[in-house]
Amino acid sequence: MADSSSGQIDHVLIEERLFPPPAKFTEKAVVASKAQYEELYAAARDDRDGFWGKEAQEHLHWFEPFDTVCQWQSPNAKWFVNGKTNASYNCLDRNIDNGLGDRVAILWEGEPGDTRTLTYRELRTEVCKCAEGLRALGVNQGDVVSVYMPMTPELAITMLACARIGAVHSVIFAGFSAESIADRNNDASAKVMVTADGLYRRGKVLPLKETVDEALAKSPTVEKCLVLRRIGQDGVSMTEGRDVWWHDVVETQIGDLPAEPLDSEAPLFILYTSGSTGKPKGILHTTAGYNLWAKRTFQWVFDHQEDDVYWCTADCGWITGHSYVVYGPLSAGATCLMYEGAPNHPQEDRFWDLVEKYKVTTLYTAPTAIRAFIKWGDEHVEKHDLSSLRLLGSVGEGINPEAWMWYHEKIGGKNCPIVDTWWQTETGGIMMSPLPGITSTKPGSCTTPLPGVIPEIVDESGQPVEPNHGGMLCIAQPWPGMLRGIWGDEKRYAEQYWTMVPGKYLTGDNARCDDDGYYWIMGRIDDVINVSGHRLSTIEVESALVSHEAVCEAAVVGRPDDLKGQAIAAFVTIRDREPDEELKKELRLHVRKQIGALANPDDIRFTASLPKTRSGKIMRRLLRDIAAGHEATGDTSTLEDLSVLASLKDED
Ligand code: 6R9
Repeated sequence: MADSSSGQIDHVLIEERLFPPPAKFTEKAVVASKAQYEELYAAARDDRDGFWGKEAQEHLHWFEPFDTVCQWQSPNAKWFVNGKTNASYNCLDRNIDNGLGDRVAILWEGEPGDTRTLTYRELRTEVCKCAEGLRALGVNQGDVVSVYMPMTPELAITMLACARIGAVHSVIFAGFSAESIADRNNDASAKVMVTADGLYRRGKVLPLKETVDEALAKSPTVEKCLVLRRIGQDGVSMTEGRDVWWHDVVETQIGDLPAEPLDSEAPLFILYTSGSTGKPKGILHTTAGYNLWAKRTFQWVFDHQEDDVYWCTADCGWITGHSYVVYGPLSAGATCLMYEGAPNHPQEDRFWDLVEKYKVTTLYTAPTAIRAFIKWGDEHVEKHDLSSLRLLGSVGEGINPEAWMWYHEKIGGKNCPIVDTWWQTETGGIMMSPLPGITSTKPGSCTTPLPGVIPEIVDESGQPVEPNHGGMLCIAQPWPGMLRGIWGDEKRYAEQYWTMVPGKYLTGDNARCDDDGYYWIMGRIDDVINVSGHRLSTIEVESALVSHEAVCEAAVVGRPDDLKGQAIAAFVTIRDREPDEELKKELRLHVRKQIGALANPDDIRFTASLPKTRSGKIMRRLLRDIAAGHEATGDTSTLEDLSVLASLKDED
């Protein structure tokens, strides 16, 4: 084992299973041979500007051509300089011009079961009406529009309407508190807010407008509030002079507003994400580079084919919803399913019911959801015909090999490639992922970088680590989809991402690269623990635990220990077993067998659920506090409910 002073991280869990792509898949694939990938990769690396210049010309519409492909002065990048384009045009008009006007763009299902279908032409009309409505409310190019809405078509319509007129959307996940909304409104100086009277969640109604009213009392910059009637309940309070109904202001418009030619670097959106300090950061993405990245990564990774029915289950409140519900698939002319509600309403089989009903071919979801499905039981899956599926995707966290295997077998029927996509809000789109027609996958690895992505793994002094050792993951070259800054905080942008390893983008994740050139994400930099001089990544210990049949989910953190430096504390949720000493012994033995004695958990605590951020990531920081504060007590069989803590301590 490497000694910890080298700054490298030991890798302990060996995963040797290898899954080649099905031959039938490769035949028709967008990237159909290794040689083709290697050619693309080499071209993007060796002639960055030549490569992306050609890509941008071919795959975006230009009102005016750009004159320079990339202007890079670390940490500031400009792409497609002086060009004029429009993301809404690229998502709608360009497809209609190419004869796809009657193709279905959005297949939508509400939680109560109501449905809507919008073709590309119909979607454009709706987007234009919304854009006209926003203009009527005084929204101009460069103004920020906050969006706090359920997953209805109007959410995507509002985003595209902003893009059409050059307004900057700031989507706030419709689960955040009034306080969080106000913080974001104030940070961005939002001028207009778009919301709905309420949303359906597990059969109940959440009164969104009430929350917004509370937020607006503390948001002095917001002048107008546009309200969609989704629930239709009486008694929604509308403030005279500020609040207007969607059906009065949007539906009454003509719906033919041409897309505004916008500078390539015109801000497209801000999306707030939590940082290492308390204050959320407004990650800024601009028009052309982001649009191109979302589109091309969508086509490559999801192998987009004309007759696909593609479903990304993410909410538009997250980056995954921005890039892979809206901008990527719509730019590519895809038919997208959009679902409003919870995966377990009315029953735990809702997702599989939707896959069967809409004959979904491509499903993109998160490990946290997959682990929930495993916990709910296979019978919910087995009731449904999932044979339409041909490709599965995962995003948001590392997928534990055992969850990967379940996804592969139970959902994919053993013949769908799985794309484990690694990326971040900041990267704009997927950075590392298998290409489903050519990459043999290893469960738990996001495999190889996409064209234009030059990863580097370095130790604390910025020196590259040897293969098979973990270190900090950086990206060595700018790419079109990269963030352009933190809204209103240039200093924090430079410090956080570009200073520790000068001139390189610091992702904040640890990773290792194996002998085959496959990357394994080892969690956030602060997830690393140091046990008796071995720096271990917590995800490997978690994966070992999850591979035990009684374990559904596991979260591993370090807690201070006089002897070892740090001791390993594991929080686990279980199924079909009693949470007793016997099981703890078994789990310890299991980890020893899978990894070795050095990863043997010192504490094992059973819990009814794990605290998670609203986007489904386990809150290890919170668990670290708990692990440090409460030593394992004599009474070890109690099941704690940590979800309560998660709701007390939100990510922002
Ligand atoms: C897209 C998204 C980014 C962080 C990222 C990493 C984790 C995302 C992952 C993954 C392992 C994957 N992450 N995908 N870790 N394997 N396939 O999730 O963006 O919400 O900004 O989170 O999520 O730690 O740094 P965001």
